[in-house]
Amino acid sequence: MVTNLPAEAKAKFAKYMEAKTSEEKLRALEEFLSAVPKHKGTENLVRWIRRRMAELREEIEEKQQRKLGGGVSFFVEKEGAAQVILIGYTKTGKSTLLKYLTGARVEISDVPYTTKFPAIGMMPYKDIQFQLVEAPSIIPEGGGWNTKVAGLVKNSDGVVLVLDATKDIKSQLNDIVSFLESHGITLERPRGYVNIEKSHSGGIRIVNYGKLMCTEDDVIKLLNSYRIYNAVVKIYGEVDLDYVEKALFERTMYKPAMVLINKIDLVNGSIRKEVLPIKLDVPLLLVSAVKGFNKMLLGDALFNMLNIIRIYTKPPGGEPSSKPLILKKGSTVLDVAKAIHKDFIKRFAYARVWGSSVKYPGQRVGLDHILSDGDIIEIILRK
Ligand SMILES: Nc1nc2c(ncn2[C@@H]2O[C@H](COP(=O)(O)OP(=O)(O)OP(=O)(O)O)[C@@H](O)[C@H]2O)c(=O)[nH]1
Ligand SMILES: [Mg+2]
Repeated sequence: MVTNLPAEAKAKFAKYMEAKTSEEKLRALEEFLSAVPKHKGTENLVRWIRRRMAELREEIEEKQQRKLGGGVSFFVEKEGAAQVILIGYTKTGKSTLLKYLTGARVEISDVPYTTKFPAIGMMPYKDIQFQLVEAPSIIPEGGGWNTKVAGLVKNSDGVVLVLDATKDIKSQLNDIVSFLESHGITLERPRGYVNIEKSHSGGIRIVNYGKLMCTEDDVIKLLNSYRIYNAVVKIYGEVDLDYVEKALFERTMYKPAMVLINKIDLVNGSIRKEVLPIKLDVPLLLVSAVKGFNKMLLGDALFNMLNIIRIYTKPPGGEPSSKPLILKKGSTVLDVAKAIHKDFIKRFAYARVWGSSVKYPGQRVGLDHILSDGDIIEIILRK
């Protein structure tokens, strides 16, 4: 349902979008909130405003702490094919898992909250590596610490929810999911997705990669009513006008996820998958970080959840590279060309591909050919 905000509220929202600093944004949101009529149609919007205001307050507080020399960021530079965060409550075995999977030297202990900063390791899988990052455990009482944990997840390519088999699995899972949701992170792949980037000129441009369930004119009218006259609007999946309006407010971020139930050695296999109360539609593995388990199985699950493919480039007449390029599933020859060098697109003549995306080895393809995992590609340039 579209919120049907009065013009006054929309004008206030336009102010929020123009605000630069966290302080300005917070003030603008306060004004916006007081101008939004409270009814069923605006419930989600009001919830979003409150959440965003809480986030801004935490940002402001963190900035002040940093000025005073306190407060450390949990930011971790990406390495390898993808960055995956291990998240969970204390003593679920995250450090033990990290050590088992990557050999990282981390402190494992029965003392709660032993890991105080992100711990990092590289997990080999086939001819690539995943960067695993153990997040400091989530604290049930909440606070700024948890915000930093959520920040780690936001910056990552995916998350592994580490649960303790000896404790209540359902509540651990629900609590982590709602913790992430309260920070604007969803673990379920959305049906559709809209990205709005404001620009300075060019009017409203709609780039449709999916299916728009209203007219482009409806979208333009809606954005204009929020005083947005120049923007690029990208549509993915199935999107209606409601989604477009939501995209203006909510910055919900989708992160691929899987669940690891650890310490399975302590419950004598008494957890049966079919009785697991898992509503979340994500892969799940039962493991023991102490007894060990099939690392390949976890690697496969991570690779699938991340929705990535490995592409091997080769120079004409040469050998394929031993290190693959990592691209999103559905990537095309154009994406490979862009990843190699920006001149490659301008000078592109054709490409030859070996692998499961083509009918015969060395088939000639164009820029919009969709590649598959394991493909070898040779790009031929115009002289
Ligand atoms: N039996 C058994 N014990 C485990 C397993 N995994 C971890 N543990 C034990 O659980 C305790 C906590 O393990 P850690 O790996 O330090 O837990 P963590 O999640 O990193 O916890 P913090 O970083 O301290 O919040 C340690 O005593 C581990 O030996 C497992 O699969 N089975
Ligand atoms: Mg730990």
